Amino acid sequence: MNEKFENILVNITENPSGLNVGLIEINRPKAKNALNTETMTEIVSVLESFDKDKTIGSTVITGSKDAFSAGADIKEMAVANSTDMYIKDQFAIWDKLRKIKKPFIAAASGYTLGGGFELALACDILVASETTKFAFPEVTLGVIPGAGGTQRLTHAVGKGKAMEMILSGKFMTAKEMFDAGLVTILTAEDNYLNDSLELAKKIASYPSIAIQLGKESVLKALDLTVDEGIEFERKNFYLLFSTEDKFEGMNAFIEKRKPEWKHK
Ligand code: DAK
Repeated sequence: MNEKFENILVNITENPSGLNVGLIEINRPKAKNALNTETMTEIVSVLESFDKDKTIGSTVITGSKDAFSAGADIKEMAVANSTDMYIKDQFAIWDKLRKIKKPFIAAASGYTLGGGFELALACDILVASETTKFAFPEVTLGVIPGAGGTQRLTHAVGKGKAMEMILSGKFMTAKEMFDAGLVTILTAEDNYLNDSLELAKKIASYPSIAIQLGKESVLKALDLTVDEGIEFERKNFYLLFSTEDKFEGMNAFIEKRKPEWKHK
């Protein structure tokens, strides 16, 4: 990726066992990685380009050890009124996260607050270092989470804990969020990025279409009834039976050899 970005660093990690892994690092250290509009625009544009890149299977989004992100940029929002917010329509950028087909993992450490927490919640898997601090401090600013946080957190940890966090702004430790089921890998501060990349590589070592349809099916579980969700899953399951990788995977098993994925 040759493009230069103002607020993020972008790298591709080679993966000897499959497709490569994209790495997006939020890089606004002076603002604790606050997510201004340009930063979100850059993150989303890279995720969209990775979606189109046949050499990439999954992505890790990270910040720094002391801050994944301290939230949306308060200095940018401080002067805005409702009409400004409506006209700027910044949610259009956030909405695009839901359209990304390949999995992206949050590798969080330090402050993961407000919009930063919402970005982590919008990721498909959340890996956190032991020093991660999660909170929705929006109420201390006179607002509420506005980029999906009230919905995604409630789905992830249940009504009680979501209410406690959103209505009190209380900081939660990584261990508390691990126990609540939101963080799926809790790891030492020295390892969180590496562990995230290892997980991303594992995912990228499997047939990309199966991975994308698996992700799509899991996300549908949040929107559909169980009955509708099972119907949806079944269509994706049938669809995979016309991929070359399905025949390769099953034949390789029978022939006791390693499959060679074509990702088609
Ligand atoms: N925005 C802008 N600047 C921030 C920031 C933020 N969220 N967080 C920190 N900074 C800046 C500080 O202003 C300071 O800048 P200077 O004064 O040096 O110029 C610098 O980062 C270092 O911060 P501190 O000096 O405060 O550092 P400390 O270690 O003392 O404290 C802290 C770290 C993270 C506890 C503290 O900075 C803090 O409380 N930050 C604010 C946390 C917060 O309230 N976050 C929630 C923001 S509301 C939307 C999408 C999403 C959202 C809204 C709209 N749309 C699509 C429209 C989400 C809203 C939010 O996230």
